[in-house]
Amino acid sequence: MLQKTEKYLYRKPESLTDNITIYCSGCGHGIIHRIIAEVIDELSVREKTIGIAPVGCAVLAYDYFNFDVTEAAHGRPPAVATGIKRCLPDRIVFTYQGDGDLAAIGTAEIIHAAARGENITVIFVNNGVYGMTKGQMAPTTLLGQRTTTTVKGREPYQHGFPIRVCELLATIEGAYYIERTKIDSIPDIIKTKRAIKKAFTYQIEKRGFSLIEVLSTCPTNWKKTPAESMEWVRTEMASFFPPGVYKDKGVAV
Ligand SMILES: Cc1ncc(C[n+]2csc(CCOP(=O)(O)OP(=O)(O)O)c2C)c(N)n1
Repeated sequence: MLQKTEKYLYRKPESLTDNITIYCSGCGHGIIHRIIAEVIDELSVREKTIGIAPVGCAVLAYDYFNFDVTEAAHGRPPAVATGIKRCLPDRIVFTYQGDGDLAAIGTAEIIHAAARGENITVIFVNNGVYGMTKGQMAPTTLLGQRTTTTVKGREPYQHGFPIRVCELLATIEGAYYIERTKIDSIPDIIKTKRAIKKAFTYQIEKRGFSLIEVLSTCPTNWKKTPAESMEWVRTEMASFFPPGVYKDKGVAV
């Protein structure tokens, strides 16, 4: 109970449930869930929102978000989102996908959803590994990065080169808004929230396909502390995956 001299500085968004998440200490998923929930609250669209949870560590997102969330097979959230949005165009529909989900098994789905200019919002969480299955190499694993399937570090001629999703999708005519952000500092978390809010606002305005890539952490599989993981995002990840706006058809150039 608050005393008269006290005031709330922060309240849990209505768009989050009281459930405790399964995420490891220092994992970025919790931060990104909270940002999405705050944006949904601020736009007053909780009753109209439908999320599509991925296969990956965020597979239980339907337990954490306090609005409708459905599940899709690995990599297929853009296809499921397309069907839902076309049947229910007044709903706010978003996918929440990891890099294994979106940039490996789901590459075809994301490219064609962008090419069709589907009026959906995609939240792409890039933590550089397959988190849920114990840290195998993902398409976004950095060169030299050690994972359970690149034990000596990713080597391009054996394991291929990492894929930059924002740069790739920005070349697609149907994409309306593409931005990459990170969550290694408070200003960057605020920037991420601004980008996610803009993406949802564009959907409400029926402008088309938006994708926000968020550079995130996986301390358990990276075998780093939460603080070291934030530093890795800030230095190693951000230098290969530069944050910024890759496309914004809503802004005159
Ligand atoms: C069709 C299919 N193939 C493979 C898997 C195994 N699998 C489960 S989660 C996962 C990777 C998840 O990684 P990512 O999308 O990066 O999300 P994160 O867990 O890192 O958040 C894989 C390959 C599966 N469940 N279904």
